[in-house]
Amino acid sequence: MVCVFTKPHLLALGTNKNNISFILPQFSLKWNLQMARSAIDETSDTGAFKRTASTFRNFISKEPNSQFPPESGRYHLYVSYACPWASRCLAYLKIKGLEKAIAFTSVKPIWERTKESDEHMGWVFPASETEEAGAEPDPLNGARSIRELYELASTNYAGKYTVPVLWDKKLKTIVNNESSEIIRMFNTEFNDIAENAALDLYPSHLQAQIDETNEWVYDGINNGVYKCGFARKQGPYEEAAIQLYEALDKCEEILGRQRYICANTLSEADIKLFVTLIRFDEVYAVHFKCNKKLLRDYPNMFNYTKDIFQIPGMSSTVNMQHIKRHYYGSHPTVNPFGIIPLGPDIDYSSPHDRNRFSS
Ligand SMILES: N[C@@H](CCC(=O)N[C@@H](CS)C(=O)NCC(=O)O)C(=O)O
Repeated sequence: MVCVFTKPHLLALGTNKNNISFILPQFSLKWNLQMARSAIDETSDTGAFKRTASTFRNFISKEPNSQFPPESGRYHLYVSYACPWASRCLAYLKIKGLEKAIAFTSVKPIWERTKESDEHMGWVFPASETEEAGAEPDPLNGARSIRELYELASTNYAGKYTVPVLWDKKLKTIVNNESSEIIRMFNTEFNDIAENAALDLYPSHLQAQIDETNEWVYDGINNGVYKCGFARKQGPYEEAAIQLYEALDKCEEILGRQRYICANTLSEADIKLFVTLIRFDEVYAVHFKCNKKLLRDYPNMFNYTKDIFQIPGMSSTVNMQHIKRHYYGSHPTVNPFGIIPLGPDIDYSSPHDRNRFSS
């Protein structure tokens, strides 16, 4: 189904049953009638992919009287190993040493019907521990789908049912579903319980540079590959592909001078860049038509991707089976027969040359 919509306009605050605020997109009548509930349908009438904003935007905070204080065991992270945005959060759980404080569950990689009563396709949990390696049934709410979690959190929710979802077991609601905010909370708010509290991926002296880098990396690369893949007309595809390769060329140049994208130390901007690069040759080059150059054609970026993959804990966040099965198997308008290419099967644990920079 092709859903045409006009742009969501202002954002208004709504509240759920616990009086927890979330953002309600104010859509036009046309949007309400023909609402897209999946990113693949978020195409404007120019044929360009336009991603809508995340909805639940509360913050876990150490501040006194915080509605969501950073307590060990209180929060749960729902992810898909396939999803680059969710994988950012998973990477933070591992490298900040938060796994004991915040457990996580991954859904099945391939989208399925989420309800008998409508056609929506989305993330679902397996029915048993053994159904799907890497995925587990919902341990908290017994939900069958991510959609059910959104419906538990808000009775009038009308957006996409995306991962990541940061869930509060105490108030039985979604704290936040925006990865760029979840990783900021994981970086600072749990440092009394994090095993690697000293690691600061958003240090004050680099903040301006990280913010600036995030902006062009998001637009050109993280979201850029989706703009290539979900475009429904040649013009928007070409525009996105040109912007993507300009941004990749810029990364290659920077990474020829220093070990990481903002400095010689690892930062938030590297985690955000990594989750797209690790999917590039295996998926985006083929599925999203990002084939002008491969990651392997960029020596600095290719070695950089291996370097980050080899940070202790990171490789466990990359499940290439889930990644490939999700993309090739969940977008029938892009890949109607769901065929998964065999290659290229890159070994990111092989040696890299990034130690040539001091860090
Ligand atoms: N801005 C969000 C994006 C999350 C997102 O788009 N997740 C995708 C998976 S990669 C999703 O769950 N899509 C479900 C859908 O489009 O229906 C974030 O960074 O957390």
